[in-house]
Amino acid sequence: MKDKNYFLTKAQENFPELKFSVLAPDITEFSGSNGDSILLDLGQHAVGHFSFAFDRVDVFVDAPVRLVIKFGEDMREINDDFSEYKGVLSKTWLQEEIINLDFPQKVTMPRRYACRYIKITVEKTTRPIRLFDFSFRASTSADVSVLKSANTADALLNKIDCVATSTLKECMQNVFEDGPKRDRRLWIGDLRLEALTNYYTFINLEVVKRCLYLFAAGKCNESGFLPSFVYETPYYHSGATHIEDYALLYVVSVCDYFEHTGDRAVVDDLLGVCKLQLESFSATLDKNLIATKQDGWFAFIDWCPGLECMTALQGVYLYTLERFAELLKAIGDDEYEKYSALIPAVRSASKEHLYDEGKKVFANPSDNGQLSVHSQVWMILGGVITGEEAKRLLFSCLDNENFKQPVTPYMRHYVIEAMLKLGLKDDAVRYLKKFWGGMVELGADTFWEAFIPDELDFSPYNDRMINSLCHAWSCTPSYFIRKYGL
Ligand code: RAM
Repeated sequence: MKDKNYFLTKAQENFPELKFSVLAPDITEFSGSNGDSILLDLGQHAVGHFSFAFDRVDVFVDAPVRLVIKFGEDMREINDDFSEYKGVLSKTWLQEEIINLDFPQKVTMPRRYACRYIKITVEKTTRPIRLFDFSFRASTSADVSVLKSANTADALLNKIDCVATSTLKECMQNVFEDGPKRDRRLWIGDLRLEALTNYYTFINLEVVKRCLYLFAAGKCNESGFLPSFVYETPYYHSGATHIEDYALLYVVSVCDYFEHTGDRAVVDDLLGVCKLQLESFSATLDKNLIATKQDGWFAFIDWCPGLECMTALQGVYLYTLERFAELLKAIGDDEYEKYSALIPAVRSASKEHLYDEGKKVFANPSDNGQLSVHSQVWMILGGVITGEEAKRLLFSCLDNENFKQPVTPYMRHYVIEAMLKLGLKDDAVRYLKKFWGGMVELGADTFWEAFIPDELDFSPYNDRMINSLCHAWSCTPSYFIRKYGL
């Protein structure tokens, strides 16, 4: 296997060029005094740097001026009182600054923000002040000039496609970020879905390649699993979390990349890392070929509270094995037979040990008997259950309150994949419209990290304020609409 420095060098060689545009908000000038505020609207979600100028209105300002500047991805965020935040993630992700200006000047704020709205409040001044020359320098590595419109006659799908491509564009910076407001880093699960959508929209192959190499340079844990996320600013740092489903989906991302590019050199570089992920996973199987629980945070699947993940994780393994075997066949790798022989064996073991024949559902002791859409969907995607039996199973669990339901667009992506695998195109469209259309109806400019239609305050982090409202893994409607001609 190549070493870390080799992978980092390759990542550097594929550094995407950022494209900049300057946005002017709807208001050009404001005069005010203590307690006054102004709300600027950029007219669209943007990621970048904000600047403005400040001067006196008439009388010389003889003391520093204190401004509070708040950036919101939507208006709810602008109206939130951040001092009431009680979430589990650091409140420093909330985009609010207090700045003190000693004298009239042009101010370019040093930090990058993700927002549509900017609220400036004059907290303290001794004399009235004037703020003007508002400007926002936005960045993305997506080239909007290559984006074709989705060929759909359906107005709602068209709107969903526009919001989805904006979501991807905003998350596409030097890497595929998960969310430009938070966590602003490269996660495998997000990368996979962003890359998929990118193949049908902005077709920026450099950024995909770069992200694949950045993970290959990561520090695997003692079991051999890749880090689930990496940082590259201010310097490369390999994340300390090693989620197994993400490690497997890295392999799938390499398979997707090869499918869309035929780029053999990259696959040759990354093949060893991919094999290590599958070998590491198979080392966690028990004698019946069923995945076992590991220590710490070893599986993700979805942010659904209380979700038991083992059956779904087994499905991710099968899904990966199938894709990887196809890749090995395509490149004539010696180990094709070894991996492909595992597929029927693991599938029948999964049916035997994880399926409840009486209840006709995947519910088993490894998940404490819990019923979830997640288990059923991943068993379908893993090919453990097929055809009419699979369709019946899927219909029986969706919208059924006895089953845990997905809470993120990430998991809902895989529900739609399962529907399309079973040829259920109309149901896929209905499901897509219900969840992504639901966000559009609520005025989303970009798609959110988590969304439960009748629980708008839901947050995986115990406070909605910290949720990312432009989240990478929510961009896949454009993939579905464009690939399947929905
Ligand atoms: C969150 C991020 C990211 C996701 C992980 C599992 O912290 O938002 O999108 O991949 O969780």
